[in-house]
Amino acid sequence: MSDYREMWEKLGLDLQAHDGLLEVLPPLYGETILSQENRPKGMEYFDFVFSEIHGLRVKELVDHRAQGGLVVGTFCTYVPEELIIAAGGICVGLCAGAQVAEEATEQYLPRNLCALIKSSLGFKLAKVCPYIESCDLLVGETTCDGKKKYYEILGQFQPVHVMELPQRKDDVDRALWRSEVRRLAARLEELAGRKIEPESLREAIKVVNEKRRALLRLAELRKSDPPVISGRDALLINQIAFYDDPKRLAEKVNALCDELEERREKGIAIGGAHRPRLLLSGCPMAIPNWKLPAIIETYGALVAMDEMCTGIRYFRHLVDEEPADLEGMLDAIADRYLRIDCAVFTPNRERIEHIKELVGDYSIDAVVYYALQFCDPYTVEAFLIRQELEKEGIPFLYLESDYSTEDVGQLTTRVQALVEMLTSG
Ligand code: BJ8
Repeated sequence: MSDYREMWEKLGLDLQAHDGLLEVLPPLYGETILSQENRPKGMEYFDFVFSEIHGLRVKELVDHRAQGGLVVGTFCTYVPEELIIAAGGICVGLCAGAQVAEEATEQYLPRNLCALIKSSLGFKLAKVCPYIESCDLLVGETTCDGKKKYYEILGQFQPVHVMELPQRKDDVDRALWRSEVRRLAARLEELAGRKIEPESLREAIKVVNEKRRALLRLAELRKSDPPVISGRDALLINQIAFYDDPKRLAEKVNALCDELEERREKGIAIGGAHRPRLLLSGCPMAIPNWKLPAIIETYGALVAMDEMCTGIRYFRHLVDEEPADLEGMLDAIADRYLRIDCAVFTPNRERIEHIKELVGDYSIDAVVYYALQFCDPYTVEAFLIRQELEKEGIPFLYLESDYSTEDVGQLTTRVQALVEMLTSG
């Protein structure tokens, strides 16, 4: 990485702590991602983006702000990226996947809270995340209890706008959510000092839909058996999609898909022979949380699809591009986002149906359910999903984890047992 120290210093990072973080990431990346054999050439772009994770992209954000643009940070797939872009902003996903400054974090948050929330505050307190420090506004949402109370604390450090997300999908909820989308639009307009014009919103809808189409194309290719891409590489791309420039990302994902189609025609597969195909379902896996996919793929199986926010839940639905006026576009955006089937909703029948659909479409041999410890929505919803899948004879493995490495041995044993069961049957 070229020398960005001056930029990091201006952003208020703790350079020493930040150096420590940057020392840990490359070896972990090397071990988990670069060590895979026969990766497609198109992954080089994503390797480069990762190698510049705190460099080039952050510089783009800094330059954008210097030209009067906004940078807005989000923590959840319910926050409409289109509005941020239409207001002349850049949207960056801020979910974090590593334990940082635990002791300091526990001065603010209880120990028995999910790792994702604790990690987010940890990065803030330790002053090691150039993304959060580049933001003009953070947009939260009332999803789980932990997050919504956390945003009140985060608001002591930086401006936070919280969207009220209903937890059912009836007409009254839709009306509330549509008004919340408008309230966010108004807040962004105020901050940007400019109106969101129909043309810019139409263009933003197209840009974000193009990103989703590219990711959907990649998802389609993951149906190939033998596989043309590993689960780890697909996860990495999805993680990068949260913070990279959306147009550039779509271009690079499409170029990778061209290559993968060619490789498929030539019979070039990743990992050779057929391996058990697993669906990972549950909580998101933010960078650098590759623990479970790495175990699965090291011990003889493939992550064929991810039913999570760092997977297909992020790009599955497009925004309707038909509406011509601003009001119609805002409604189309609200409706698209309300279709997301996070476990915070009740009832959440769509998620169960979607998982069953994925099992068929991706020739899945077993579902591995991934819940972060202390995450009530996902740990509780697991029961209904297990019940439904077992009725259909689909093997189901429930795993709880956090961001530590302490449970690697235990996770490995359980994954190995599953793979053995699937290969011996
Ligand atoms: S739409 S999955 S990104 S809320 S893991 S913080 S739910 S206690 S991350 Fe999520 Fe939006 Fe839903 Fe997706 Fe709470 Fe659970 Fe922690 Fe979670």
